[in-house]
Amino acid sequence: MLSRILVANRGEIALRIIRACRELGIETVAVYSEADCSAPYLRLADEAVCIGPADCNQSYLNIPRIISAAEITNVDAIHPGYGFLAENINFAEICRDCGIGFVGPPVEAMRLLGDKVEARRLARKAKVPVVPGSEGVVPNEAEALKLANQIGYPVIIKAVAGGGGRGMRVVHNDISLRGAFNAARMEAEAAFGEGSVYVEKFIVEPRHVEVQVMADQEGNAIHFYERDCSIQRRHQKMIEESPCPALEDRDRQRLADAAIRLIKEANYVNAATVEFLLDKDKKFYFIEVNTRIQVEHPVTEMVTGHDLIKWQIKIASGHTIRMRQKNIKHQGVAIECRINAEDPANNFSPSPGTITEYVAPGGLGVRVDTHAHQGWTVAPHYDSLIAKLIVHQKTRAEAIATMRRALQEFIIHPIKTTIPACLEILSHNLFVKGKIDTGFIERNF
Ligand code: MV4
Repeated sequence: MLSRILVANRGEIALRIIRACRELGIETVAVYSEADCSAPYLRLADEAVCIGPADCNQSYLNIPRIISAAEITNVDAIHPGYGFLAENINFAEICRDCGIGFVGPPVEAMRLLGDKVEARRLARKAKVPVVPGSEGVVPNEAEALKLANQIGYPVIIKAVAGGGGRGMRVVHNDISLRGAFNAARMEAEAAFGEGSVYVEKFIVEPRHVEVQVMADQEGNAIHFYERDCSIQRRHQKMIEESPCPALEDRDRQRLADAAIRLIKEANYVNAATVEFLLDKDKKFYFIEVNTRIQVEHPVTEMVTGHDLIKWQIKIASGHTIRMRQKNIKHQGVAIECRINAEDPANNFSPSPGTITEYVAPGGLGVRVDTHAHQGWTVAPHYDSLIAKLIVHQKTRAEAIATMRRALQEFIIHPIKTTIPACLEILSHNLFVKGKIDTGFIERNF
């Protein structure tokens, strides 16, 4: 087993990883920026190392500083959490070259799946349904036009190096395709240093459904069912739940099987999320793989009873998965609300500042993943997540009721938060009926 891990992240996920390590008897080294120097979770780590100023580029994204911290403190491995360096191939490669373990997939798997065209190719090979579209990279406008007319409008132009909604253009006709093709290429080049794009049929108002998978070095792979993450605003998820309310058991099984086939085809190791779009006819299409633990992983932990961070660490320690798929059960319904320091009344603009009053909800079926507390200052330098509020109940209706009362209990003053927005969504009759898709927020609010 790994005996000492550096946590290359901050906030609630740093605390989440430190907790898992403590329970496994693994020592931790926390790293922090000057903005986070007073964070209480730092005291829960065995050591804490300041890696620089508040600016991410000089701290949490600074590879030499993090590697130096790892060398000085003599850790066996680094857990990157999510965001920051979690999907940085260069960072994973440097860890490998320095003989430092990476709690995540092998560099090769990151590279393969980070290329969306390669990921699509792999999916086809594994007989996983992909969105109808180009075979590979679309080299020029003429090819894009030809393809769009074969597939039929609307189509979507996506960056090969993209993901999470960046560098995408939806196109409805030949005229707008001309401008959009080059715009997408330029945007991708600027954002990722890689301008290649591909084309897919645009699925209108799909659900976003993702499967949680875990694989070991021997090629064993298991899944922990799916999450429905359709409630998002401008590609920022707001509410996630498991199971997906639209899926019957048979379709759920087919979706999970497809995710497992893909992950095995990629020779994947450690935690992955396989993302799909689910259309109005409940047909699913693979879109991309996230090669990290995700923000919303607690939803899956609640319904399966499995600690996914511990699974990650055990697999990174070389453990073989002995758990049989049939022994991974799915119980009840879990919902997560992301509590961000944003003002819903002001177009969700950031609302940093000091929390002078903080009272977290509790009671049966309520989990709060946070590093926040009374007196904590939300810095403007980082993403605005303050807390994740997760509920677990027998039925979806009960989960919604518990979430509503927990949101009502939650006091975070005086900064503005997304609590009122989450409450509104949870009160919407279409949400209550489970009739949601990725356009829900834009259409209804
Ligand atoms: C799509 C799509 C419709 N059709 N691809 C956005 C983020 C990236 N992961 C993929 N995305 C989409 N790809 C096809 N062929 C619609 C989206 C999309 C979306 C996907 C998941 C969650 C929220 C979304 C919001 C808008 C668009």
